[in-house]
Amino acid sequence: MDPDVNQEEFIQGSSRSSMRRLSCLLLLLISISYLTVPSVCETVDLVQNGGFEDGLNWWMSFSYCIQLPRDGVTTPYRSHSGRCSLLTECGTGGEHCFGVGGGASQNVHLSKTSNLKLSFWVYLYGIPQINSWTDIALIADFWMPQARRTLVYYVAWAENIPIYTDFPLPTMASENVTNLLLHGLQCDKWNYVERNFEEDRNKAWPNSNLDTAQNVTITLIAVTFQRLSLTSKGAFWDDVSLTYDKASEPTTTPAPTPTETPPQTPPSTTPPAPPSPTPTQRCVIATTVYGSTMANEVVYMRHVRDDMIGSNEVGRLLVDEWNIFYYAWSPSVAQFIVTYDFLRPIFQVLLLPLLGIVCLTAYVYVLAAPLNVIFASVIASLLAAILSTTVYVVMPLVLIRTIHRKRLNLAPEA
Ligand SMILES: [Ca+2]
Repeated sequence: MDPDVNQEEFIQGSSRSSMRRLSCLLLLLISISYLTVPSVCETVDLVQNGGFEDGLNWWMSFSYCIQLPRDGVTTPYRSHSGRCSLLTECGTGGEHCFGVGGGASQNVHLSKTSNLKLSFWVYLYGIPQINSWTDIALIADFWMPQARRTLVYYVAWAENIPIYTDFPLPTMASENVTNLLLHGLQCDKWNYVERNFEEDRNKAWPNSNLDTAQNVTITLIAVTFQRLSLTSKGAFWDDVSLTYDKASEPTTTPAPTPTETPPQTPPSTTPPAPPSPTPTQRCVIATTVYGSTMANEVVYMRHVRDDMIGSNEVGRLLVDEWNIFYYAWSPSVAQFIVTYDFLRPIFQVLLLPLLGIVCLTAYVYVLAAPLNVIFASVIASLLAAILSTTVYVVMPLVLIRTIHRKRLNLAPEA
C-alpha cells in the first residue's frame, strides 16, 4: 500500500467532510434567518419610494405660490441613504406671494390606522438659531368621508410670530389643525424623527374616531414668509416611512395595503426588457425575476441595500463598489431571463438562498447598528459577501468537482 496515496485520500476525504459540514451550517444559518427575523421582514412600509431613489415616482411635487414656483425636487447633492433625497427650498416672497416655497406629497391608502410608526430624516440648512420666518414641516392630512384633520410636524418654524394654525391652507379651520413643534433639531446635519402616529393622532383629537380615515396624505414642505430673503434655506428629506408591524396586527381586522393611488410614473408590472440599472440602480436580476420593481422581494432587497447598509458614508462606498461589480454583468443575465422566459421560475428558486442571506444581513445590521452604524454596515456587507460567494460560487464549484471525480472513478479502465 502506497502511504502517499493513503495520505492524499485522507486529505481529500477530510476536505469533503469539512465542505459538507460548512454547507450544512450555511443552510442552517439561512433557514434560521428566515425563522428568526419576522420582525424585520414583516414590517410593512406604506410609503412608496420614501428614500427618493426612484426620483419623484409616487410623489407629487407642488409649489406654495403659483407665481413663484419652487417645487420639491429630488437631488443627489445630499442624501441620508442611497443617492438622492428630496429638496424643499424656500425663496423670496417678493410682491407676488405671502409665502414662497414648495414640497412634495404622497397619498397613502389605509384600510386601518393602528400600529403606525412615522419616521423620517431631515437636514435643515440656512435656518438661523432664532426666527427665520420659515416653516418647514411634515404634514399628515387624514381624509375621512365627512371631515379632514391635519397634523403638522414642524421641524423649523417662525418663532417670533404666532404659529400659523391654518398652515398650510389659510382656509382650514384651526380646530382641525394640530401643530406639533419638534424641538432640538439641529441645522446643517441630518436629524432623525420618529413618532407614534396613533398616539399623536389620538392626543390631537381624542374624541374623534379617526379609524374611519381611509387615506392619509403625507406632505413635506418648506415655506418662507420673508418678503426679502438673501439666504437660501430649506430642507433635505430622506427615508420617509410610515410602517406597521404585521406580526402585532390583530387577525380579525384586515391588513393595511399599500396605496392603490396610481403613481405619477407607475412601474411596469411585466417588464418587456430588463430594467435599466441607471440612474436608480434597481436590483435588475431580482426585478426581472419577480416581474416588478415594486415586488415585495425587490423592495425589501433594495431597502436593506440602500436604507440599511448604504445609510452612512462607508456603507454607501461599499454599496457603490458592489454596484460597479454587479452592474457589469447583471444586465446580461437579466436579458437572458427575459429572452428565455420559461427560466423565470427556476431563477425564483435560485434566488431563495439570496433572500435568506439578505434577511440574515438585515438581522445582523439591526443587531450591530446600536453600537455603530458604520461597523454595522461593514459587518453586514462582509457577511453578505462571504455567504453569497459561498452559496453561488464555492458550493457549485465543489459540486461540479465532486460530480467530475465520481464520473472519473466510474469510467471503465482502458
Ligand atoms: Ca435616499
